[in-house]
Amino acid sequence: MTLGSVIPAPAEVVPSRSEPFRLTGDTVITASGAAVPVADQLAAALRPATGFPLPVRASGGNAVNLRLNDVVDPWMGDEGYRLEIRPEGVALRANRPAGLFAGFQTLRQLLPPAIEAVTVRHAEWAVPAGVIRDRPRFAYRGAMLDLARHFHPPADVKRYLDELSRLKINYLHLHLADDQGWRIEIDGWPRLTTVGGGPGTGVRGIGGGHLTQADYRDLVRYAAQRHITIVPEIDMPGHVNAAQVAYPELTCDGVAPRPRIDIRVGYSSLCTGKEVTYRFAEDVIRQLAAITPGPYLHLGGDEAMSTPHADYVAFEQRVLPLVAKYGKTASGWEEIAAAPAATNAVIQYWAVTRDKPAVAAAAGAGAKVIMSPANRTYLDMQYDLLTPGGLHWAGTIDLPAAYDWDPATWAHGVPPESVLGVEAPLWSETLRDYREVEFSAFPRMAAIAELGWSPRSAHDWVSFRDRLGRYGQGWVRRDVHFYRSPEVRWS
Ligand code: TNX
Repeated sequence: MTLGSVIPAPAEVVPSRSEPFRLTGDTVITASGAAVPVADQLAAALRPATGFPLPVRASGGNAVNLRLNDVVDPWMGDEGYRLEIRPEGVALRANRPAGLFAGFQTLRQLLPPAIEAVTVRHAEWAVPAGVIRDRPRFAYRGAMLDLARHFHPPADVKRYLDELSRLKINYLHLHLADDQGWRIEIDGWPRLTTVGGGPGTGVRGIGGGHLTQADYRDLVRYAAQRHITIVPEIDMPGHVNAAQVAYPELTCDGVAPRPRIDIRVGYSSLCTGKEVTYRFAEDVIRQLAAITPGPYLHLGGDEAMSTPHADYVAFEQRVLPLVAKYGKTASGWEEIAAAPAATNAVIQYWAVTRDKPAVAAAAGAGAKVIMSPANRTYLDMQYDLLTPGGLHWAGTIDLPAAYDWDPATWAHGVPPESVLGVEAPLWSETLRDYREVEFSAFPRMAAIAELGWSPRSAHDWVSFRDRLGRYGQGWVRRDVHFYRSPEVRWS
């Protein structure tokens, strides 16, 4: 085990020739103030396999010490950290708890993989000596889960959050409504979930359900404990069939469409000329803003093929500013770039082509961009044509394809300064249960996480492949159902 065999690759790794640090039955974890919650999480993570008491105290010897900097270190920012490992102890420093949490994820990967066991193991719990200084390349490192096409219950979303947080992912975007299902309770519009919360895609009748607002708040809290921010998405003006089945007044002719379980896109549209449309949109935006502490609220905006272009632009000009009215920054799929109001929004790039002049123009006018090119980041694309589940409209995406690109320079005309980060969406038309979610997400999610966190200078396929082989032992121990990409020697 070498210092630096970590995913995502740390920014700076300086191994030392000293003896490793050894976790023993006498080790204490020391912390005070705002560092204590992370110290508690670290202790809880290390106790099951070691069987050591690992008390969290204010001070002590043979210690893993977590401390917030007295003087802010500008290099570290909000999420960076410094981890120093000496034979006598481990010192983890950061400006903020998020940085300590990131350092904790690094430290746990430096221990033998048996640390992931849920019952006591006898191992030498050694951590190689040296210093790691680390911070993220991009502020936004995201994953998206589609709860609309198949609902995935909170327990599954939490398992996903657990895995994402280990990879230093800091945003989870939840796609909460689409043609086949509406998955979040909205006061005053009860039929959205009682009628719209059906089984989603597929003929097997599984995939129904919805989040109550209490469920959603609980997910927000759970994510926040792992330093992940939830971004809720309600897709509009297209992808709204489920809402229109529940509330026919949201169509232009007032006639309810039939419920849909197929996977076609582009056929539904809110009626942009009706005032009820904007009452509906504002109710949804206001309520989601109230239960979302994070900065972003995603309004979809993709594939509105049945909304005339002028109506689409007028609609976006009206609804994007509503997000600001309730104190949030709007985000949306790349099509929103057609609306001038998108210059104050975050635009999510999903094209297969590297040329999207409208996005480049919006970025030039001030919009920030999240990179999710479908042929690199879409976790619902098959690994190859033989892997089960998934689609291949954007091609197949094997692990090297997910890894070998640069979010900062991918989209022509979008300068690196405009790129807020990267996100890997997982659409769930074909994913019925959480095992299938895991199989599609892992290991590619690890590649996207490294693109989001690690400096370009650390980008190295051979190194990534080798580190991943080791990282996979954790997935095995945690019973994560991942795809054994043939490029990797899974040890
Ligand atoms: C395109 S990309 C969609 C989704 C589908 C996905 C399937 C985008 C913004 N919209 O509606 O679920 O492809 O891969």
